[in-house]
Amino acid sequence: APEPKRILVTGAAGQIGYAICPMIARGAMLGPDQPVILHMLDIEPAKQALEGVRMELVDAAYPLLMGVVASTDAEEACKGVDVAVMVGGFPRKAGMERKDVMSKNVAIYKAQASALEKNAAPGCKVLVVANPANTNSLILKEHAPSIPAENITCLTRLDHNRALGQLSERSGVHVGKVKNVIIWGNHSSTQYPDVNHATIDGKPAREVIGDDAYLDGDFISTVQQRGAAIIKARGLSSALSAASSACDHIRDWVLGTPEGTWVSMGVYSDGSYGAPKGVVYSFPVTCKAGTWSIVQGLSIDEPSAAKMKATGDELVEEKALAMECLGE
Ligand code: NAX
Repeated sequence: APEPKRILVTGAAGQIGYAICPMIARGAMLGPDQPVILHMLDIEPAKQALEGVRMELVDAAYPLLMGVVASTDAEEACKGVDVAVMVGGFPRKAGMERKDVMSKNVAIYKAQASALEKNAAPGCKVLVVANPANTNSLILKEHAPSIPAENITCLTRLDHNRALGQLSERSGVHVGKVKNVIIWGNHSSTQYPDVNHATIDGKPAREVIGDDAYLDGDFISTVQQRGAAIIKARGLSSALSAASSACDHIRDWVLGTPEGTWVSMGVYSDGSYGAPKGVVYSFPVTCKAGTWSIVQGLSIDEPSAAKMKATGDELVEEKALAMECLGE
């Protein structure tokens, strides 16, 4: 068997942590032949809950799980990790301003950037899930200069998968035959879920659905607002779908995207498609041998360009707010 890979999950005592740790231990992230050692980090008030999760992982007797490190010390938790899934963060509470939430989270991501930079294995791949995901990952990148920018990404795969799911439900075609939607920009309600290049059973999605008013209207708002709809239904935010999509994100990044298929990932922008440079923006990407590349040459119509600009503008604004919070 190959050497075990060490996978860090921060916020491991939280909702998404509870959903993702068993998925990783089952091989959903790095494949069914790759042994793993889970590194779980949370904060002091969650120490007992974290120990409970560790106990359950032991009790589940996973064949692929070669060890569990549960810690409230970021330096210890980051030691030798090959993959870091950053789920821990400060939640928005009633009455809190956007700036207050931003300020708490950028401080966390600045500190964890240093812990990762000092302790992670060379080539460590980082996925930020915690909100504001794009800006947290940007802060992490800025404060971990020795980690290559291309190794730091954020999660928009959940939005991508939500878009696939909506097209599947609408068309009655299994989701496995729906491909190549795109999430552009920020993981927020300004994101642009784009169906113009999507296919359903090999045919253009617009042709199969046959309802442009829906695709340009309710489809987009349903995907943008899906997180809020889940909170309304469950009384809790998305957890199993977020965990599953985070596994998809890392799996495709490490093991490659299938031929002819792209996925959406938040990555450090090179300005492709007129996106602002210097922010983490979600693009369509293909992955091969552990490296992602932005799909180039897609045609973009006027309405799409306007939506891509609006979400890019929001990221520039978030970056300015984050810098202000850090006093930089
Ligand atoms: P929970 O509040 O259940 O869990 C968060 C955990 O993080 C808690 O156990 C908390 O103690 C821990 N934590 C706080 N500060 C920490 C620190 N400095 N170091 C380590 N751990 C720390 O939230 P959950 O529902 O699991 O969601 C986690 C994050 O994912 C939130 O920021 C949420 O907004 C974000 N989401 C992002 C999504 C995406 O698609 N990018 C979708 C799902 C989710 O809403």
